[in-house]
Amino acid sequence: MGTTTIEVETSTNHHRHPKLEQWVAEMAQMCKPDRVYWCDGSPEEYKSLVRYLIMSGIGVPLNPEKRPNSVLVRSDPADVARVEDSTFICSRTKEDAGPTNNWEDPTKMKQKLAGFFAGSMVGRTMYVIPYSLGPIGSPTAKLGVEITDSTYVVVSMHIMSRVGTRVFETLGKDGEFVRGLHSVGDPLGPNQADSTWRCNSENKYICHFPETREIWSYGSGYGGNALLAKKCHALRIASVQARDEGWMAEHMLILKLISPSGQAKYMTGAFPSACGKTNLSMLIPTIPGWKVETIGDDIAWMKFGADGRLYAINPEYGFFGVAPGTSMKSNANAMLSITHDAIFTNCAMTLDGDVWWEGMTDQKPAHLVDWLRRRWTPESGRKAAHPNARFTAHASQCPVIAPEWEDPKGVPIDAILFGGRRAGIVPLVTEAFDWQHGTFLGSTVSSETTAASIGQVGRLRRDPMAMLPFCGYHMGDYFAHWLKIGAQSTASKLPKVFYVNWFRQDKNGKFLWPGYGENSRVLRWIFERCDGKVHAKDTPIGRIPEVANLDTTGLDITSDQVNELLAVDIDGWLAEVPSIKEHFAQFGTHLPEGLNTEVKALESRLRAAKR
Ligand code: O2Y
Ligand code: MN
Repeated sequence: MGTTTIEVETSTNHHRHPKLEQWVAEMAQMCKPDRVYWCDGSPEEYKSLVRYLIMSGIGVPLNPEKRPNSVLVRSDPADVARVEDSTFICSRTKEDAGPTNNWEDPTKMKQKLAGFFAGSMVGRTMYVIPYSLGPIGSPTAKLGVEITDSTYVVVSMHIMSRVGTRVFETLGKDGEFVRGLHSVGDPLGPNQADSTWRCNSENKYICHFPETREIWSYGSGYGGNALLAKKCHALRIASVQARDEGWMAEHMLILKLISPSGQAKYMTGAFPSACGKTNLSMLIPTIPGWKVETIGDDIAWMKFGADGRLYAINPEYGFFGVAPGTSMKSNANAMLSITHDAIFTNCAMTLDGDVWWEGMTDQKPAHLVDWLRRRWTPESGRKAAHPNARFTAHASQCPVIAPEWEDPKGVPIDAILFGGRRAGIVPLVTEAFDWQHGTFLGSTVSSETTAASIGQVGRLRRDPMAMLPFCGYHMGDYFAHWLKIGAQSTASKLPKVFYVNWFRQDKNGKFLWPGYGENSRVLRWIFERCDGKVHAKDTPIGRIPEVANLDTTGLDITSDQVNELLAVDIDGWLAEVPSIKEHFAQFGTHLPEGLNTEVKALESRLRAAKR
């Protein structure tokens, strides 16, 4: 099998692109699949591949009366999440990758991986997936081709990016595209059944070659490791493309906030994992007359328009959201997006053929089949769904998707939000003085990794712009790129920058802010600041709302609590300065002077306030 002739199924006009043809032939020569299949992206192709997953036993069809056209896939327990330790930026020099990325020499890594990829697809089909990140034809969109031996990856890519023959048409004879090679690293022997999730439990490598715009991913079939259009291309490679071409590839949601009078503003938001990015992008405001519509929940690409404003597109086509914790209470719009035509991964299954996960319902079901296919009851003493269980669904299925979410020119951004999970010090909302100060706020984004308890704060992880695992080059140069972008327009045209913290606690460890839909009150203040309608107080750390301007009507919150939420703790911030300096020190000479200026200015404003 897979040794002499390779069967090639063709349904497209990709032959017009000799470099693409040659690359696919070379990869097939190395990986030795039984056949090569060029994907056309059609609904028929999706249906027949989902049918294959079901017939082979990899997927389970869900009860069509509960969840039509949906499937549950359970992975190998050794393959359940992105693997940051095995993720490499193989730039020409280690310095180009910077201190926050794993690095290996590109030639050495290619040699090593060629050994792994050799014969890795024996017994399998090699799928060639043409995809567009962003609406095809958008000036901001980018094209890519992923080669994979995982059927699950193909169907997931159908949902997560725009897959189809139109990509080949757009590529023409010699169009540029990002080359992604992926194998689960588990060839099939003669008569070996392809009946469960396959991966390589010993070797996993997620490697990026930024100079040649290539991705080689081996050994994992899961999420960000395997759907190469998502984190690998849309963030790591795209951040390099953006640096070289003068735009921004960011780990940000995009939302549209509409006022009672029908005026709309667009906001992007960067938050580290577990801070509720998907929830915020689909939020249902609690304040009368206000509405949120979704443009994207994870990635934003921003480019200047002719008017000097930054326009954002969502390069993705769907949501790959974390299931546990998602409920009609926490995110009704996500729940409604996945009522049909969805893929579920590592969720538990109810006895009537639906999915379930922790936090989905107040009451736990009496009996389940857990994500490891074992019988489960609430007394089992373990989780029924894996904590990183996922749902995958087209963005178009979201009830509040904005009508313009696919506008090729993007939407003009009024505000950029940064945020993290901090029990103390960081106010509910702070507005940056200007773009450079906003870049400084973004570069210091921090989140507590463990829950804070009384008198003790969780461990702090700095995650600049929420890009720590996703920046494809030196983070110090990335900060410099942000400053360069700011220098290309004027303050009145650039988005205003804000830092939010929904997680501030009182001294008894109780959250001061209710969060969820009530966050619309903060979004409203941001909206009104963008219009110049409300005043803000200058403080040493930035501009803070006047208590009277934060709409708390109908909220069960005292004015002491609001004061505490907005308080600037000068001593706390002075203690934070050395941690910021230490964080910056790792970037050495790559740290742009503008950020040094900002940390010094912060310190001197804090010292002046203490006098
Ligand atoms: O574990 C994975 O592969 C998923 S990670 C992910 C998925 C969707 C959106 N964001 C993320 C992330 O890690 O930021
Ligand atoms: Mn993400």
